[in-house]
Amino acid sequence: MKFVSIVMGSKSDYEVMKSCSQTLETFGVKFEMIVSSAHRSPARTAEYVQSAENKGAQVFIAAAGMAAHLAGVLSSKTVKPIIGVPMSASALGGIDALLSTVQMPAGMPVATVAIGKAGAINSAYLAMQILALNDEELAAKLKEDRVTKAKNVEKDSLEIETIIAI
Ligand code: RP5
Repeated sequence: MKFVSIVMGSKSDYEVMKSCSQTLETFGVKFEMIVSSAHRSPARTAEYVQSAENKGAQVFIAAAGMAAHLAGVLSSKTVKPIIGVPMSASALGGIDALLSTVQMPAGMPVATVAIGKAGAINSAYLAMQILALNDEELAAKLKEDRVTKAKNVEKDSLEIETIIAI
């Protein structure tokens, strides 16, 4: 079974990362979501990557805050695409996690998205775009979503124009 794997460094990341799983659910994409830390449970993290791959994980999404090494560690264990989501979990507002996640050495990529909720949602979209390379039905759903988004912008504009006219 093909699915997206979402790994969070802590349960405290869930409040933001539920936007990721909810986005996948909206499109009917299967996913598995677990907590495993690069620092606090390194053995569990390494074992999980292998077992998830064996079960059919196609893309990994890794969310972590502070000195965020989770996405990089996943990248060291698999050649499946890794998407990193920096969490805002410290006084530095996520800049710490952003730099820790994005600054990977050459040959060990992590596709890093924005800090926080927008990044969580975009990680789901990016994972789906990867899956859609081999899934025409999902590709069609993603195209339809773009059409809806464009229509919503027009609708929003009309509402504002009306308010201004009043
Ligand atoms: C990171 O440290 C986690 O991903 C989380 O964003 C942050 C804080 O974790 P907790 O102390 O809330 O468990 O490893």
